[in-house]
Amino acid sequence: MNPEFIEKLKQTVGASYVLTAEEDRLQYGRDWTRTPGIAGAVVLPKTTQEVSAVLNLCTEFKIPVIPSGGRTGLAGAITATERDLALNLSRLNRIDPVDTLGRTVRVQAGVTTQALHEHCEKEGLTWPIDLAAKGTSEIGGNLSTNAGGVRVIRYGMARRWVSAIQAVLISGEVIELNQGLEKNNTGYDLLQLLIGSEGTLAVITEATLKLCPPPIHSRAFLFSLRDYESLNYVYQKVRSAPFILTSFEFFSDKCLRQVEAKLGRNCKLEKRGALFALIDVEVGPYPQEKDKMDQWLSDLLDAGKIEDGLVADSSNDQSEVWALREGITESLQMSGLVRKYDLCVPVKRCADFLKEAEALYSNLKTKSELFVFGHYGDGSPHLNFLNSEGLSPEIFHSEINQFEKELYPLLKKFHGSVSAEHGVGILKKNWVVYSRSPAELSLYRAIKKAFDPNGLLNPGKIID
Ligand code: 2HG
Ligand code: ZN
Repeated sequence: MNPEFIEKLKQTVGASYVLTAEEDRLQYGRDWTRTPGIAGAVVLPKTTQEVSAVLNLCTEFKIPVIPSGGRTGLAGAITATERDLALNLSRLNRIDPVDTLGRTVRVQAGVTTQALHEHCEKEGLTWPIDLAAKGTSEIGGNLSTNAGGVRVIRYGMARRWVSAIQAVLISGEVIELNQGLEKNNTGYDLLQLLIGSEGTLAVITEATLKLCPPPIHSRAFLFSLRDYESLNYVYQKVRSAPFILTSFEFFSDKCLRQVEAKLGRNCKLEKRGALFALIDVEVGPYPQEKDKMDQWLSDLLDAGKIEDGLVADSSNDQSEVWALREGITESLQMSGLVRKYDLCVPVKRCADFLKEAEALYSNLKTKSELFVFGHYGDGSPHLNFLNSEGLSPEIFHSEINQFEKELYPLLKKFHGSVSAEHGVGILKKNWVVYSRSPAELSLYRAIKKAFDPNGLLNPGKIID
């Protein structure tokens, strides 16, 4: 990378916040998918003014720049090349006091999702986006990917919970969008445009987040089920139940066994079916609401569609069952090379889609193992393939590529999306045409050009 550029970066943020060692360039040049990447250099600014000065330098020297945070993404959206500067925002980690009247909080991009939750909890409020990666993921990344997570069914995705964004354009100009207003019908909504744009339009440096009170009581149910018919049956019963649903997740028995084997966790259910449903619900005032729920539960159990079940009331028990679901990605990561699919189909067709996708997989007779889990209640399953037989990476990838060629047309038949919540990055880029029309994609190109005429901001992500 140009030595004069590096020198100017050092003058801007301080020499110790410009990293050029190979291990740093590797660490900041890739996400959790470990898609190969290495940045040319890494810069760690501390303030919006420093971000602005860095982007200004990138424009002057025509250096491509890749914004990143906790790097827990799963679409290769921060994968760098040696031509690129990795601009990491983790040092922008200020959290302001909660505005309890407006129910908002102003944070910088580098605050972790968990630190935000802990901060707001003290005021009896929460930012309701909850992710398995919350300990490491950061707000800037949550917003630039429009993170989903396990409570989308109740609260929606990250974009619903934002009332202002501060961002820096590639020219270095700082823009303040929406100023925390609840209502602002004054033309195009640029704040919403930046959310989910994966750092291709501007660099998010601060945001005002909307908060809400957490449920007074919650309960979790874990059900072991025979097949997708039973899963659908339970989902229908939950949808007409006398309580508020916060999560409806599912995973296969194979996923559960992986978590138990790799992370030493233990599922207390004795009778195991092929699938599990993990359901979280809000309970109103005890004991009346709880009685209603217990009645619903006993009717459900009497219907004979459930192999086995447990109820978690205490927060310890709830954490224990949730750890089974939240450990899946980690347990697979520990087991070898993984390929991931993060899909969405209309929720009422999710079981049919999964059955057809699994049939495609078995026809292929591949040696890779398929793990199916995810957000059933959103129609948003994750299909993960593990190279459990230790095939060479080339053979593994070519097997999965084969599957992919059949999977995406199937997805199209179900009017699905090739990315439900992880984004496009580089990993889904070739498949966006399955989810977006030519007219939409030409608008994408025009928007990209308007924000970033020289193509310096996270180039090659989402679209070419
Ligand atoms: C989850 O739902 C995450 O746990 C990760 O979105 C999914 O590893 C995956 O494919
Ligand atoms: Zn997910």
